[in-house]
Amino acid sequence: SSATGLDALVSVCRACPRLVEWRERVATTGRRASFADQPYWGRPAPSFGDPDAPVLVVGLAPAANGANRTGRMFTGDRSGDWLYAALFRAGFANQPTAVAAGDGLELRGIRIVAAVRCAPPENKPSTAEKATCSPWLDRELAMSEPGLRSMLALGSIGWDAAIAAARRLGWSVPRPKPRFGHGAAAELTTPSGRVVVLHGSYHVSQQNTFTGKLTEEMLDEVLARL
Ligand code: DU
Ligand code: SF4
Repeated sequence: SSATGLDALVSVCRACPRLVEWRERVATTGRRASFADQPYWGRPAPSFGDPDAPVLVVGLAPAANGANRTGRMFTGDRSGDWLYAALFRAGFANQPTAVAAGDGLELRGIRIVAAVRCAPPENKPSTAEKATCSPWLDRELAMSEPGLRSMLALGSIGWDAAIAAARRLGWSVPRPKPRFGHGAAAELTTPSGRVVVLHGSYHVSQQNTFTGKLTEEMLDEVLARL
């Protein structure tokens, strides 16, 4: 499928020098002690899930010891534990856990993409890095558009990336620009007249889930709207 082709292309991208250096350093000399005996992916994380999905989840970027280790979006870190458990409860995943490629996890009706594909230091991509990675997101949206119904942005970076990609693709976006928030929603209209609803959720990072800023109920409630 074209999804497979896109995944292959992105997985060898080296366009951001700082992120290439970081992703490879973490993967070699910088591994977390508990994973020191494991091979790390150390490359851009391709999208994961159903290539014909009517729903896209737009995340921020791979975690250094998560997707940068396992090579699969949100797999092998606390954010992913939270997200996949919720996707399972909502019926989008066949199992609640994500450990590594080959664990049997499959998504139905949903595909996970990201604003930036390489792990950034401190989970903070620069403005230039976000811009450099944006064509990959554009291609995901363009590829998904024929059957797309909704998107879920995890955090404001995912929200801004989704809106910017939609604008570049000529989709109409309300003005003033819709503001991110948990439970926010905006209607985007594609050139073929398809309405795609962009939903916002606080990111599933530990910073939000440990503090109770994002609860399971809050995430379940947004997933139910997709
Ligand atoms: O081999 P494949 O059908 O292209 O699937 C590759 C990979 O994508 C597999 O590990 C599961 C995932 N996937 C999915 O989660 N949901 C789908 O509908 C199709 C594939
Ligand atoms: Fe390429 Fe995106 Fe990784 Fe930059 S962040 S190197 S554009 S895949």
